[in-house]
Formats: sequence, structure tokens, C-alpha cells
Amino acid sequence: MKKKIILFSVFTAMILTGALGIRAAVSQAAKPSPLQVRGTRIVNASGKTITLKGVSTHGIAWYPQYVNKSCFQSFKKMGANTVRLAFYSDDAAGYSKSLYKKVEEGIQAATDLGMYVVIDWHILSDGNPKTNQKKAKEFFTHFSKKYAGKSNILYEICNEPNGNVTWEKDIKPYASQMISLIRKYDKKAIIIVGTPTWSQDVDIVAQNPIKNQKNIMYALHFYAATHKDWIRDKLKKANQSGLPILVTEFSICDASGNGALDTKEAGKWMKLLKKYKIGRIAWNISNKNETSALIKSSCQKTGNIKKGDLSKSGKWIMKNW
Ligand code: IDC
Repeated sequence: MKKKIILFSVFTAMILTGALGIRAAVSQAAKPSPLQVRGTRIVNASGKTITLKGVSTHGIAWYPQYVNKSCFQSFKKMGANTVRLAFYSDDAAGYSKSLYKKVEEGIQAATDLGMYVVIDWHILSDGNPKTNQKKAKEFFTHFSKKYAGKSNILYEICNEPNGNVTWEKDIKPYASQMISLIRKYDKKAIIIVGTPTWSQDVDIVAQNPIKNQKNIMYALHFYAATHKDWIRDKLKKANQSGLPILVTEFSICDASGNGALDTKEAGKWMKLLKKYKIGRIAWNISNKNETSALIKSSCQKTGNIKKGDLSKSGKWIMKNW
């Protein structure tokens, strides 16, 4: 009888610790450690270097169906710890205030999964960040107020400045204003600033970065079949002078988001990013008929995406990033 009781209590204890163990794991996943910029790197609360590996949505006006938990979870299983929500700022590219809700859904989904989220103000055809700055202010006021103090939010304030735009006259003043605006509410979150020439000229920014602000990083974007040694040289130069860089967008096709893949150049990029421990976010979560789409165009699923559902670029990236 005694034996039976002992066996029973051992068994109960096992079940209990098992259940608690699972619970602990879940709640751990739900709370990513707050990030800060230290030197050229991102570290967590205990000072450990964190390399962000992420996937970016396509424009959420065009592909809102992929902004859901099951979809993000699929990429998490394949190694992603970050999701970037691309919110195009130009009216012609689908800007609409009604899409704030989609961004919020995306943040919730990523937060539930314990993932980091980059809220991306996706300027593109509106090459100068000042063009739509009024809307940008409204956007970042809304989100920084709502998510102030959450440990998993990063703000990317201007995707890719381009055209007749300079760091000194346009981007830096824009960034300074937006940083002050965000910091009114969110004192700590990492803010990522776009750089001239579609976020390539990190070397120019490194000569005159933003001063007296914490947790600021600078964007570098590449499409491996177009952007090769000369952009990697910019990255090396900027990194060596101490500029904290995050690759908030890349693919291994050409800069149109389409065309042939260049895995040789992509391999060189990955090697360099790993060496410097620079984070990287892959463009784009959709099944659009273009080679940068991570999901193959014959796949209609918007969640529970498996390796077999990925496009060629998707497969290469998930294997090699
Ligand atoms: C591309 C999309 C494509 C869309 C186009 C215009 O892949 O489907 O039609 O934008 O909105 C960027 C931009 C990113 C581009 C991508 C590929 O940040 O918005 O997406 N790209 O051209 N910079 C360099 C390349």
C-alpha cells in the first residue's frame, strides 16, 4: 500500500513539473528581452549579443492575409526571431490609416509568439522622408504611445530615402525630429534610420551620425544579384568606424525584387553579416510571382507554411541565413 502511494505521488509530481516546465517555456517565449545598442551590436538585458533574423511582410495593403500568427510562427520555426511590418507611406502604394489595425494585429501576433517586431514606415516612391512627414508623425505618435515600454518593438522611420535627397539636408533633420517625437513616449526602443540611396550609403552616415541619442541604428539594404562588393565595402567601412547597422531588408535576387538569384554573392553577404553579427530581415512574405517572394506562387496557404511551400529564395535564405 505504501509503495502504491509513493509511486502515485512520484507520478503526480512528474505530471506537475512537466506541465509547469511547459508553462515556463511558453511564458519565456512570450517575453523577449529588451534590446539596446552597444557599439555596433544589439545586446539584450543581460548584455548578450542578439542577432535579429527576420522576415518582412510585403506591403500590408497588398498582402494583408499573411499578417497572422500561424504565418509568423511558420517562419519562427524556420529560425526567425523578428517580423517586419511594411507600411507603405505613399497614397499610390496603398497608404491608408485604416491599415493601422493590420499593424496592430501583426504586433499582437508577433508578441504572442515572443518575436521582435519592426514597425516599418516604408517610404519608397516618395523618396524624401520629408514628403510625407506629417503622416509619419501621426503614425509614430500612434504606435509609440500605444506600445511604449514593450520590450519587443523597433521603429524603422524611413525605409529607403532616394532621389534628390541628402543625409545632411533631408534625412538627418527628419530623423532628429522623429526620434524626439518617438522618445516622448518610448524612451528605449531601438529606432532604425534609413540611409541615402535606397539605404545603401551607411559610409556617408558614418561620417556624421546622430549624436546624443541612445539606441539608434542605421539601415542597410541589399539585393545580392545587384549589390555586391562595393556595398559590402560601405558596410565594412561604416562598421569599422563604429556605426551600428541593421539589414532591415534584403533578398538574393536583383533590386527589382525579381530576376535570377545570385547565391554566390548572397553567400558572401551572409558570411560578412555573420562575422559582424549584423541582423538581417528577408523580403518578402508573399506568394507573388516574383523571385523575392519567400513563398512559392503555387502555394495558396497563408499559415502553417512548411519548407516545401517556400520559393527558391525562401529555401536558400532559411537554410543559409
Ligand atoms: C517591391 C516589391 C514589388 C512591388 C514594388 C513596388 O517586391 O512586388 O511591386 O516593391 O512597391 C526595395 C523596397 C521594396 C521593394 C523591393 C524590390 O524597399 O519595397 O519591393 N526593394 O524592388 N528596395 C530595394 C528593393
